[in-house]
Amino acid sequence: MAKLKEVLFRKIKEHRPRTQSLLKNSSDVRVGEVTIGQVIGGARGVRCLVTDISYLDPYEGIRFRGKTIPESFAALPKYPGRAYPSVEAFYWFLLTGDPPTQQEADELTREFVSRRPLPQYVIDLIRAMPRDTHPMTMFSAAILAMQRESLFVKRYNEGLKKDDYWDPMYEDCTNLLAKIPLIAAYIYRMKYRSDIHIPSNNELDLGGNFAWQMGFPEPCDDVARMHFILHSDHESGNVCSHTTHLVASALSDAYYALSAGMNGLAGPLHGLASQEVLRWIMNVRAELGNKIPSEEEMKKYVWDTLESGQVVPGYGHAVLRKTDPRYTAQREFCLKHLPDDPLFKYVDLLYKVVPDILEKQGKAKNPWPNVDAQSGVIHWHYGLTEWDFYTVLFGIGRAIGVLANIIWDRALGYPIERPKSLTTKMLEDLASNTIRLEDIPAD
Ligand code: FAM
Repeated sequence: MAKLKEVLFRKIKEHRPRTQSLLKNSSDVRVGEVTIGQVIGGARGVRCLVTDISYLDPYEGIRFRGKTIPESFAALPKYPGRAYPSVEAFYWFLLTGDPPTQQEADELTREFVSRRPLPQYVIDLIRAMPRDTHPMTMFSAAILAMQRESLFVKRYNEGLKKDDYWDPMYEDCTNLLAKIPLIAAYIYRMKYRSDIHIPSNNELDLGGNFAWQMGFPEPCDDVARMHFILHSDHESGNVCSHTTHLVASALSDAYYALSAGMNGLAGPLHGLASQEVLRWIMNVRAELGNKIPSEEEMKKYVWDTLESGQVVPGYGHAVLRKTDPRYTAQREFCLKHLPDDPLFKYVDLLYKVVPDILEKQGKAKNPWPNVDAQSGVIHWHYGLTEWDFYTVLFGIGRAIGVLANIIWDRALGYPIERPKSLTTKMLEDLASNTIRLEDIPAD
């Protein structure tokens, strides 16, 4: 058994009694109550999911396995000679809760390399799609097409014990994670780089090889490592994480589940915001004559956006109530590596004016920037200017977290997800005290 799988299996065996004991002894303990506002309002704040891989505090932001972003970066071994850890080392950390040693990280990188090769039919499928298809559609379709490779399905059909479900799930998830950067790079080079492709460099880790196959020199390898890790996980309630978990809860395999999650990420209120931010800034730039606007000019543009009924992309969040630490981590990178970049100056200016305006408008619960407000500027600076592709970059990163989560879902035997619906009439009757909650059967 590979080292990561061995460590993971030990962790799974240690963890299982905790879940079993909660179910056996504390099933009826309440963790909250649900209001009509939450039922109609997208289940905001309803505590009904469990994950140990990350936790999102509204004021502090994300913690991966209990560690903040700076603590996570500090705890992991750096990719040799570079400033950031490898994605493989981070995957180990998310799966097991402990950082790997340098040697363990290196071994896992080699394991990932052996899982890289893409089936030819995936390339054929991507090529068969009209060239103007959105890269997220190609990405999601390619993931789904590989479903026939699922070891989980094969072993399940042979008759697999429930306790062993996690094992082929681990194989599927790790295979997928190793392959998706190659799929993404293929889509990118086909669509935007004259269909000229760069073979995989088996000496490099996932992030390094991705930058290599995309055709971007150093420090884009570190940009890729940083970007993928920052976007990896944001606990389980966001659309793509929840979707991946939900689909996997039906014992659909990792290919079905990840493809579904990516379709959720493709929405403008979610991952597509990274592309929307760049498009929006480019519009400001064009409208304001390609110069850095004054604060007053920028304020006017933001108000115009709001008054035309649009959202300011890259600002606001369903859970966060302060500046997203993923934004801060990328801002620090920009201040170090690209402080004079004209687009960064726009983003910097927006940070000065938007929160105040959103507060004055009084609608958004969180006026602060989220992860998407900053990421596109870094891509653009290093020459990745095709913003349609930005959500695919988000998707590769997010796959690390959602795949780690569904392995643990299987390890802990989480059941098929099935919340309960009510009718509008029932809500009206509850609101007017015509019926009592006890009159509605729970399930
Ligand atoms: N610009 C203008 N209005 C905004 C806004 C923004 N950035 N953020 C929220 N609002 C409005 C929102 O549309 C809603 O208006 P209505 O009452 O007219 O429907 C009101 O403020 C209350 O919304 P909320 O409770 O503060 O936010 P939600 O939890 O409903 O939605 C977001 C959260 C992220 C969808 C929302 O803030 C938004 O649309 N932001 C812009 C798009 C964006 O950046 N998305 C990326 C989020 C990111 F973290 C990710 O998932 N990648």
